[in-house]
Amino acid sequence: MRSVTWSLCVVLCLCAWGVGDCRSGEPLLRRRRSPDEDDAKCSYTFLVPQNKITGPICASSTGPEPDKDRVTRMDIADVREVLSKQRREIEILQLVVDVDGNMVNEMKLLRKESRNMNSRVTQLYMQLLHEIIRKRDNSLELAQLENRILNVTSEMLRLASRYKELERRFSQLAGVVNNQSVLISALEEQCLRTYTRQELPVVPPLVQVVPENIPINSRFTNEIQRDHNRAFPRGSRMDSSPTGSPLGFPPPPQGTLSSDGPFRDCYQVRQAGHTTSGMYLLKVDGSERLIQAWCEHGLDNGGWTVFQRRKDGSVNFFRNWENYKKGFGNIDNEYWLGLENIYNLGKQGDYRLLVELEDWVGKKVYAEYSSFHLEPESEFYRLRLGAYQGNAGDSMTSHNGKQFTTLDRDKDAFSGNCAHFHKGGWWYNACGQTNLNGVWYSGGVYRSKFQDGIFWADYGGGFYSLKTVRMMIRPID
Ligand SMILES: [Ca+2]
Repeated sequence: MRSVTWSLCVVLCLCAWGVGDCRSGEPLLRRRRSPDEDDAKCSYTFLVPQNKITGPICASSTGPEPDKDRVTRMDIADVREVLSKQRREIEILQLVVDVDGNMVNEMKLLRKESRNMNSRVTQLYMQLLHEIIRKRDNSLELAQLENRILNVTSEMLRLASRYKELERRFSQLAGVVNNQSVLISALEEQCLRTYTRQELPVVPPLVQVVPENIPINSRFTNEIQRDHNRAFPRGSRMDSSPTGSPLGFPPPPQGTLSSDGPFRDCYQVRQAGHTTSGMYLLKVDGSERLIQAWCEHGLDNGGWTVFQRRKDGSVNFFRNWENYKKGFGNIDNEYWLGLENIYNLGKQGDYRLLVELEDWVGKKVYAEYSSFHLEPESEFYRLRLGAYQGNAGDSMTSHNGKQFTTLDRDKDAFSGNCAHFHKGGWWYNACGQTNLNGVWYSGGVYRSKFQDGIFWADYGGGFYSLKTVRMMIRPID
């Protein structure tokens, strides 16, 4: 009975200690932790229901047993150790969290960069698409251009073949026109013979009316003009009065004649350093006579002595022998240097001849002869020409070897006087393929009973009067 009482006292004491729920009358049991449990870093307390005391309670006679559940210093040390361990772990965790935070930031940056990259890639992709489209457009454009070029080429070929066809037809028509002209002349003559019952004077045959080969860019004006005030009409008076100048020419305007000289020819003028075309004083070898001549330095390196020029019809070229021998006209305009002067020039050495022709649309062509000189007056200034080259056609070779004919001195091969029909002075044959000293007609194509215009049969035909003509010589290089 005493031991029961002691046990109760112990329970009460424990209650007073405040551990456990004494009010429920159940003793608090603290479980001792094992070292393993410490390593597991976990501590806990649990209550075990006390068996109801039903039997006798025995009490020790040696006094109360030490309280195993009592918190000792060791426990506190353990707890502290655990706490510090946990703190370290927390610190480690904190570090981990910090590192993780940095990683998160880095991830954010990477994501942002990735977004930027994505947008850049998208932009580049768009650019690429744009470029592809542009290139496709370009290739389309190129294909269109190629097509157009092909079309134009085929059109050009078509036009070229059409042009050839037209040339062929033109040749045929030119032949027809020539034949008809001859026929018309014959019929006119026959009519006149029939109705007048008189013998008509023989007229020279017409030269080619239309050249069978058209010079490039040569065109014919449809205008048929005849400037009677400027070009001297057929049958105009023979101006036999020589010019007043002792040189056979009117005095030149002030300041237009070079103070240098005299020179043997314009080539020497050019060699003396003169580069300006104009009037110069010449004195040919073996002659004391001074002559004025126009030197052309703006053509083919210069040095050309111009002995004939037509440009506006201001000078009458239908003149007598004496005039053609001495020369006439104005040096800076239309003029003829004179057969004697041309003969003397040609005597000095080997010269070549250049004939420059200009039509009424401003196209210039030329005929060049590899050599040129005249025989003396006793031979009536017979013409001696070399080989032809040029783009005007060779209308002068048929005059080679012919003597000079004027109205008052007939040396041509025709039964009549060619100067009479052609209204000039020339090395007529019977009568000829060219008439550069003929009547200056304005406008190109002219109408006249005889072919008396300034024509070059191979360039424009016999009824096309050229606008400007120049004949010039220069020593052979
Ligand atoms: Ca004759």
